[in-house]
Amino acid sequence: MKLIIQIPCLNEEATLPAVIRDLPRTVPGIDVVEYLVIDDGSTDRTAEVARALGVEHILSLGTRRGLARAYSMGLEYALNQGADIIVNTDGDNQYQGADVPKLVQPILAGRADMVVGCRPILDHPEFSLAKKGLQMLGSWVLRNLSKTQVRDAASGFRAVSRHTAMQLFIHSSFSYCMETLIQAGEARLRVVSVDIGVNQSTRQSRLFDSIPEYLWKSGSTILLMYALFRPSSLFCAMGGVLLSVATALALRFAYLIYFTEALSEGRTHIPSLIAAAILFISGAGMLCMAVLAELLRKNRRLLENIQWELRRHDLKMREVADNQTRRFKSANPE
Ligand SMILES: Nc1nc2c(ncn2[C@@H]2O[C@H](COP(=O)(O)OP(=O)(O)O)[C@@H](O)[C@H]2O)c(=O)[nH]1
Ligand SMILES: [Mg+2]
Repeated sequence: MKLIIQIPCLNEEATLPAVIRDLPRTVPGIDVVEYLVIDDGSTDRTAEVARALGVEHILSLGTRRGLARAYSMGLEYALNQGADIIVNTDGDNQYQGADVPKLVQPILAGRADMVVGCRPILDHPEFSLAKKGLQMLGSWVLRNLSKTQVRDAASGFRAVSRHTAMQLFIHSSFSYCMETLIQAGEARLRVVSVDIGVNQSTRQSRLFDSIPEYLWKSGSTILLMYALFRPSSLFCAMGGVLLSVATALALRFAYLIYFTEALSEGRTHIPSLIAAAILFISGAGMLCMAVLAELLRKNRRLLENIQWELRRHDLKMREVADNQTRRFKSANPE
């Protein structure tokens, strides 16, 4: 059983030593533990520091691709290295390496496909009241969207089984956290939350600078998630609102024309009628969008199935090639 612990890094030379020092080299039930640093175009010495710390795998992306992309490239790399379980942690030492066995345990016991470390959000000494509220709200939205029981949807400290990693396809660029949860829910994978501790923060978040920016990025990611995974709910809701307002305006127009003296007073209320017509056409357009988006979603599912088959095939071929090389080497020792 091989565990790869991956750390997506953007300029983490200062905190990486503490992160690596804290990570376990042995985990009960695991034969081999290896580390993978995904260097997302860091301009500091992140890669050199990782190498000096004995990190086995350093995946240098060259230019900055963003956390979501770095995360999925890390999974792909770890799968190719034969990982059975992949744990993700942050390079800023937010999470405690000693909790890795807790994340891995439910997968080893066959109880979970994805395990999410749940931070003590309400008791977090460094989270402001606003941030606590937003985190709780975000997790609630994600529970509904993903149909899982995840408690801390924004936590990056997670473990996934090999089988799960092969089924994750990330489309958003901001955060993989939400999207992977929704995909896990769609694929009926078992998502389990475990309580974890957190270290004192070492710096400000690099993903967003302020609460409005956090709101904007998270809000747009959630909208994108709805458009990708629940398009009929999103577009039907938007169409429903537009059609309701259009109907209200049209009824008001009819009432004013037929039951009041508006016409004889020279007031035709044509602008209301035009607004109602525009809203009606837009609402009907949204309903058509719902149908089209639903068809596209089905199409995307087909493409993801093909991608999944290709991944499986690639990994199988790699395994066969590795076995052949091993056999050849043992038959021809120098
Ligand atoms: N690959 C990549 N990683 C990033 C980027 N921004 C932040 N990270 C990494 O993502 C993790 C979480 O980032 P952090 O700034 O601590 O955000 P927080 O989760 O809000 O605390 C850390 O390991 C960072 O090095 C980015 O643009 N690309
Ligand atoms: Mg952080």
